[in-house]
Amino acid sequence: MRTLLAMSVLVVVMGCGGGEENHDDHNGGDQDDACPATTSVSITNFTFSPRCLRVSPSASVTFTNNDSAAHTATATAAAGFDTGTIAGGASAAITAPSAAGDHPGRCSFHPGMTFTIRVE
Ligand SMILES: [Cu+2]
Repeated sequence: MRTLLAMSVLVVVMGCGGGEENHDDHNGGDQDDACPATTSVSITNFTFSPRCLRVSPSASVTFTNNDSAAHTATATAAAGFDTGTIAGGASAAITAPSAAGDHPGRCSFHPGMTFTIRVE
């Protein structure tokens, strides 16, 4: 504990010079906002929104496709979740994984479209 305190003081002293401490705090706050707790994902202009979502184990997650192009929401892992094809204007639901952790997914038609389901 004494060592930790000494390091904290050092960080604060260094932070006074470059403003690094404020910068780090800011990033920490943004991390939660970037991965909100929601079970609704929209697909607009070939982008999942949000790109990261926090859900409970085995939660039902609904993807709504606002594009005219068809998309999917498919786990990057071989045996994971898969909405199948979601036609333009349609929506589909999947069951989130039961295991805690980050589960990446993508559109199988457009692999550059990626998202992450964070199970907590
Ligand atoms: Cu797509």
